[in-house]
Amino acid sequence: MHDRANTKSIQISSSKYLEVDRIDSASLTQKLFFEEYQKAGLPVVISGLLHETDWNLEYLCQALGDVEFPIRRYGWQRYEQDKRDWTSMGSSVESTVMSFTQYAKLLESGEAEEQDLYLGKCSIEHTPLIQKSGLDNVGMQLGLKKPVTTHNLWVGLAGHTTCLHYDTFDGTLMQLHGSKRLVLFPPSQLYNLYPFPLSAHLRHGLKVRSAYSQLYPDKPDIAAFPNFVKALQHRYEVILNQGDVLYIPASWWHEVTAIGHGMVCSVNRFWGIQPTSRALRSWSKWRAHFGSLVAFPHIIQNALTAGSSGKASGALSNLLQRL
Ligand SMILES: O=C(O)CCC(=O)C(=O)O
Repeated sequence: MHDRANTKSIQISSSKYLEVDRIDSASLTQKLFFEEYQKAGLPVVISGLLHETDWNLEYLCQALGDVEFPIRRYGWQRYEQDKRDWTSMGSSVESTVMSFTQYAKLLESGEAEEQDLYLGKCSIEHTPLIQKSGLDNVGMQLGLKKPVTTHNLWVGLAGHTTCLHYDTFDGTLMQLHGSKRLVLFPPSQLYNLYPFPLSAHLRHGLKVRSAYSQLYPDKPDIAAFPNFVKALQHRYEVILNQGDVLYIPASWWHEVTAIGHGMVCSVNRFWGIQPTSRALRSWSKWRAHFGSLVAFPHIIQNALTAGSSGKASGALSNLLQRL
């Protein structure tokens, strides 16, 4: 396994953390979900809601075969760097488009392990995979009524980490093969988690995200990020096993690591925040939107440069993928 330690960092004990509620769908009504979790903006793991077959690699290959996806090339070297030196993250990481079958071969051959490849946040809306699934029922049973995205697929190998960030919408993360470990912090810890400054957008546009943390929560550089010790008292951790659904309210920080062995697969979907008062009160949400505005001059400049070199449509599709 690759050592992602920052040389200046200290090892934080992960033995103490808060527990995310866990509830069986048989004892969860829509009213209870709304009152206890959605309205309150609290995460919860729900079991017994997914009735899917095992989404193992063979099943995914059968359903997705020739469908093409951008596969992100994270590379392990990035985790040895200070995150403040990163110039891309999330969907702006360099990617290569290939069929799912080709990606499956890289997962099996060891190449995906070597290069930390990841299929992240790819819509499966018009694929046989979603058409034969019952994932639509998940939102319906929870009473979630306003999807803001389609279903997104996440497929990678155990060991891959999606770094600490928050989203501006509520999310449901559905675990379909293997397990994931999530480290979570509530929105109140925004500044103790040192998000990338809004000014980073001036230099890098949307290739960096102000909703990403500049620190590694398990190996933080305390000299550089001293207030992180305050956030530790609010650290939650949860293991998401196959068949579990995690409700992640907007603005909750989460770092997601695929654990165990071999391929790990999830699907997520984002939802409009209900009640609206929770959205209006969320400074983290406004801050992230404001960050996108700060990125605007950089985007326009790129579009103009691309337009004059005849690459406008490529630049536009890259931009849409990042939004
Ligand atoms: O599973 C992952 O790698 C990331 C998922 C995530 O960030 C989300 O569901 O919001």
